[in-house]
Amino acid sequence: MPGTITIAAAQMGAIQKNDTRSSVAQRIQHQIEKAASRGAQLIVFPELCLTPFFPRWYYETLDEADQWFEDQWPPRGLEAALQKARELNIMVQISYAEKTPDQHRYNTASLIFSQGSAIMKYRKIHLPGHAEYIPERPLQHLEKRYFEIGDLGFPVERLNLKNVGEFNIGMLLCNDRRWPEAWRVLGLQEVDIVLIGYNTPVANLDVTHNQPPHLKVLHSNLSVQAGCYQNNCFGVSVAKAGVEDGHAMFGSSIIVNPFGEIIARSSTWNDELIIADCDLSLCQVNRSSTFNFEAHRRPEHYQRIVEQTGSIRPKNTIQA
Ligand code: CDT
Repeated sequence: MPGTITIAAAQMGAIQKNDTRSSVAQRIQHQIEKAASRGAQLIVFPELCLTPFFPRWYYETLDEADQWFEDQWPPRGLEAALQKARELNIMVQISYAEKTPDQHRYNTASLIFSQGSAIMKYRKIHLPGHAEYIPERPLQHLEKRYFEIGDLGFPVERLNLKNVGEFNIGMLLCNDRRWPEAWRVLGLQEVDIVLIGYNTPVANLDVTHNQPPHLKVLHSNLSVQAGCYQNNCFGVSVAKAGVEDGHAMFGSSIIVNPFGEIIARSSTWNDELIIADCDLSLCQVNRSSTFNFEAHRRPEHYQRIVEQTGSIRPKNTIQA
């Protein structure tokens, strides 16, 4: 049975268009050092943590957006921060726009282990928004323009960490957290910890209905709390927060336990570290009772989940 791992969620305040890479790298290194000094063995940064959330800007060609993509490992300017993490023996998850040598573009998260040079990678699957400029929208969300759908599935790796033992780890990125299918694919691999970086605007992207801002936080938390409870895992849900280029992102980073309880939460829109001791033995409690998948799941009745994408209403109407 694994023991307790101390995890830091490194919420980041805004990154502006003119901020230099070295200033962002310094912020990241500062949080790594602070987390390690507080005993964290893993630190998690938000989605697109090296750049502004550029999919809100329209570029005619993909080449023009390339200024926001990383085409080398480690990403430009991060060498010192990652070297410091190795010295301090802390695992780091960073997320960034990735351009591969064969010219594919992904919204990617990488987990860098503290021993050796291995990394684990996830490429975002649920890309929200649209591919073309939509003039009626007050705020564009062009992830479908700049990124391809991730090609790695939802991987889970089994890690062995000194003083903690063996546990299973997986990743989601932002909009993925709203999809129970993504969580369940991780849960079916007995994931113990799910790392989630996000950038979520306060503004309404749907111009047909005005949702009050408090609902944005509710829906984010609801998704992560339900995902953790129903899949017997911890969730580390980390925001890019604050006002970037005039657009506010709601922040509200949280760490959630396998009972769906929030055990740490941010309180600012700035760079802010939240830390929790995560007792991984708690993942076994419901895994061997309410959510014992082997005993209780009924996949023979779940065909629609994989055979159908959109919803289909019943064919006949009954006069009631
Ligand atoms: N980055 C990201 O995935 N943000 C989305 C905004 C959704 S609205 C198109 C989110 O789900 O938070």
